[in-house]
Amino acid sequence: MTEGKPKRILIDTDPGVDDSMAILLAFASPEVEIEGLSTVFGNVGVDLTTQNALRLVELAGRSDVPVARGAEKPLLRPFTGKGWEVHGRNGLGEADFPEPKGTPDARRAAQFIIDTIMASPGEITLVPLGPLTNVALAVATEPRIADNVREVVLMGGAANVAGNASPVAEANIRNDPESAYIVFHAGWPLTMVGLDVTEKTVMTPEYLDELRRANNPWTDFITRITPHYLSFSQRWGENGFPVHDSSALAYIIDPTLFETRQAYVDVDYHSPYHAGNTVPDWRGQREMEPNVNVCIDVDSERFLELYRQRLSGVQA
Ligand SMILES: [Ca+2]
Repeated sequence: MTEGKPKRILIDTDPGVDDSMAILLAFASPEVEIEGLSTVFGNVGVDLTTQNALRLVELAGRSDVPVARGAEKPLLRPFTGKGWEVHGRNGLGEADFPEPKGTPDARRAAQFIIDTIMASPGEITLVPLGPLTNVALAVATEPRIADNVREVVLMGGAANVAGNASPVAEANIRNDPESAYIVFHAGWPLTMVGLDVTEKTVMTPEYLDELRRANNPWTDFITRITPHYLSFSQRWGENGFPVHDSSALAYIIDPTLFETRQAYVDVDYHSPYHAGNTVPDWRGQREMEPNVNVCIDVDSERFLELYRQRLSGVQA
């Protein structure tokens, strides 16, 4: 797991409570090296997600990691997501933090994604954790990134389970179904880390208490941003929150945590009610080659222990 060179990753993100927790996991893990963050609207607007991304690199003591601001809205639709109800109006559980000192990269996210991938052919793993608008714009602008990326590992979609933003759609896909369609059909190696696995891993109040006791600046940050997020899940009768974005990072850090299955997966963007539905063709009825490696199961206990160890071990 820790042998070999770290994987070089570019995280496209809308922080976001679970994005923040995923980015901190990445910074705490020797298996990955973050090349940059690109930001997108999603949980909150892109002004806030960009500020939050800058806060995260500063918290991690890694202001050298560029942050590129991206799309303000979906390709074809108005932005109507209500992620702020889950993540708080500032995207960080309504906890107050000082203004970040850094400023975004001069390039917009799509160009930053293209430049980063094309500068290191076959090296960069792209990790989208939000709506796929930046990624769709990047691959439409420079289709050669599909052959030059190492792989794409995204948090999003729901193969065999219900949606969380609609009866069938997961929120990242639902927030820009047209972009998701482009990304799923771009012809690159794509792993979908969706609700099938992210909802199987739950952080309970007891787990968060244990994390809090590590008492380092990163776990202190998590302790401040999670109460609002936790109370949203508890309102729905859950004893904890599902671990969405960190699951994609966990797949990159240790794929043996997951069980996967290849399938042709299409994205519905036509339906007035079911846009954003990710539909796997398990029986091969459409006679298409598989385009997605779908995560269908996870060893949650081992994953939660990995997360706890990594964040508890921070000597910041
Ligand atoms: Ca996210």
